Amino acid sequence: MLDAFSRVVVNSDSKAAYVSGSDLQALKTFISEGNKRLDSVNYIVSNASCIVSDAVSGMICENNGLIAPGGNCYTNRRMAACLRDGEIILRYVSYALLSGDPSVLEDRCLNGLKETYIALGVPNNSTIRAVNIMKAASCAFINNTASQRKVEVSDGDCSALASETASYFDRVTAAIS
Ligand SMILES: CCC1=C(C)/C(=C/C2=NC(=C\c3[nH]c(/C=C4\NC(=O)[C@H](C)[C@H]4CC)c(C)c3CCC(=O)O)/C(CCC(=O)O)=C2C)NC1=O
Repeated sequence: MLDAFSRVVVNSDSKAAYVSGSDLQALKTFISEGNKRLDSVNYIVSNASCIVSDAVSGMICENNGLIAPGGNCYTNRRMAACLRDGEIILRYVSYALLSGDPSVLEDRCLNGLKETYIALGVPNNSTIRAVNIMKAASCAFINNTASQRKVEVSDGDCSALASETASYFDRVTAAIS
């Protein structure tokens, strides 16, 4: 598990190089944009249950077969497991955003998830749909364009953080595709 700083150190060490130039500049930006990053994490985590339940119910609305007998969300136990998985994925995306590095998401959440889902018959197209709804909602919170939940915040451009967050969700879909 790495963060933006450890990643640069590990990469530089593998080349026996000093940390300098563009690597140092990128870390300076990481620090100067730090408050926006923390706000972005906060917008996600303080709306987490809304983001997850909205994504899973949207996924089910579009495909009622999931909650019919034989569907992978049929029975409360499986429905609860699905909601829990949504929470887990969102939580690891929030860790990646906080540290500015996807390794915690890859190592602790996505590693082996595809095989688990295949073994349990969890349909990856539905999971991907739910993940993409969480992605859209999270980016809307970060860009402060979530229509019902606008916050008062000093003006600034968080589009780079929104794209970074989107890239973490894309890693989730890539891992289970
Ligand atoms: C720390 C990282 C971590 C992850 C990621 C994780 C995922 C995970 N999800 C599981 C099950 C599950 N996951 C789902 C999820 C879904 N079913 C659907 O139809 C939807 C598409 C989707 C929700 C979006 C379901 C229904 C199960 C239970 C399947 C079953 O037991 O039949 C299981 C099997 C064990 C269990 O049921 O608890 C694991 C290990 N566990 C972890 O510890």
